[in-house]
Amino acid sequence: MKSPLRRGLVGAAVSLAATAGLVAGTAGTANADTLPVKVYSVRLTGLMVVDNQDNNSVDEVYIKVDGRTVWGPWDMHRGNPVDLSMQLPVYYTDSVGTPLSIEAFDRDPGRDDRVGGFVVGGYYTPLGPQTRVLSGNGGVYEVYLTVTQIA
Ligand SMILES: [Ca+2]
Ligand SMILES: [Ca+2]
Repeated sequence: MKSPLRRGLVGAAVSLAATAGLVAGTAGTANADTLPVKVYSVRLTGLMVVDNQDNNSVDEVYIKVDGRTVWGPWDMHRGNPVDLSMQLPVYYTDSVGTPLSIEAFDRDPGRDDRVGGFVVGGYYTPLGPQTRVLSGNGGVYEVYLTVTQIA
């Protein structure tokens, strides 16, 4: 179970372990490749349909985080952004574990259409408010998020 709280706790544990490793490293064999573990908070602040995936001008949009549906499906016309900042929890990821995976889909009666996805994490993770453009299966969505380094 990958709850946001658990991710946060795992991140903190990884950070502590890395610190202990650095201290041990100083006493023993020097390891110049050891980088401090960075921990990030990720807040999804919004989503906008730039171009509908469906031909009827309404997409039934839903969002998955790490493979689990966390929002939607919600009827969305293009050009009308939805504010997600108060609807979703803050997620956590770090520079050493598996990056946080965020995907957006259009729900259909048959098979759903995946418009796109991206990952957040790793050592060179961009910080601050940002926009990711997802494009696939004929749809274009923009996802807005804010990434903050917390450790
Ligand atoms: Ca569709
Ligand atoms: Ca649909």
